Amino acid sequence: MTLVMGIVNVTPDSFADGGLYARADAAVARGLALASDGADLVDVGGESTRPGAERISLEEEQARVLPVIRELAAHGIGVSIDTMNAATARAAVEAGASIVNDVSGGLADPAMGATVAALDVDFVCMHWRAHSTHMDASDRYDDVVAEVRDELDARVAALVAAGVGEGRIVLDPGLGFAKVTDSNWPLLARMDEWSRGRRVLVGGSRKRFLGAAIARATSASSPDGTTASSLVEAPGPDDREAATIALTALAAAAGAWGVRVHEARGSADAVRVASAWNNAAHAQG
Ligand code: PMM
Repeated sequence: MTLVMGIVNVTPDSFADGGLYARADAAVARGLALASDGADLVDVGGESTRPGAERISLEEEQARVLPVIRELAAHGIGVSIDTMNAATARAAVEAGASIVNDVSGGLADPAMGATVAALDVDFVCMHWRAHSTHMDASDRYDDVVAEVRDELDARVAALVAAGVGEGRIVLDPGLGFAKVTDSNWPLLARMDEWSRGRRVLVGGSRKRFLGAAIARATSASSPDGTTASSLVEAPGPDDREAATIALTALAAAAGAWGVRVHEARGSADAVRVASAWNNAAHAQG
């Protein structure tokens, strides 16, 4: 069954939950709540990757995440560390994390591959082209599926050359990273073409492309009540939860290994619905 990875951003500035869990005790409480809502794993990150975000120091990143990881691991919760820094990955695994989730797929820190190889943990290798300050401008593709496939293949080859076990690698299309809106859908619809049997993590929770997909025309009347004009409103992050749950159901039906989400309950239900459906399909055949 598809795993639900709940998100805890220990940051003052993430796009969907910015600032809510910046204190360690609030972040731990959030992780525990996600687990009791059905998250199989909790992904802890200290550095925001929202478009335009600036980098922070290693010291700041580790001060944010390590106490939270220690506490969640002590509660028996499976933890992944969301970091682009090898030193933070190592410290996080020492603190109890069992998965390294690197949005740069090892590109941002040349030491990441060898570090993950030595730690012998699962590694989420996300498709990435540039740091947050430049990522929207990197949404340039002739054929997004083929280019993401080739760029992920190159990352896998480099990781394996650094000693990472092939079976340790989970691929992630990097939804919203160097993909503003339309580039995201072909990657979801044609998952098999770039994943080719590898485990896949889908991280679309509350992202802009979901908001764009569910935008509807609304009518606005002028004060005298005579004219009506049509506006297209894209819902904000908090109003994208139902769309996120729908995405989880579809990702699970397509065989994703995991989904990375801000709220666990609806996605945990969606995963179970997809699983019941798939089981019946296989029982029939
Ligand atoms: N997205 C964000 C952060 N980390 N990690 C993976 N593997 N995949 C993602 O899509 C991903 C990620 C940005 O979203 P957030 O700021 O809400 O955490």
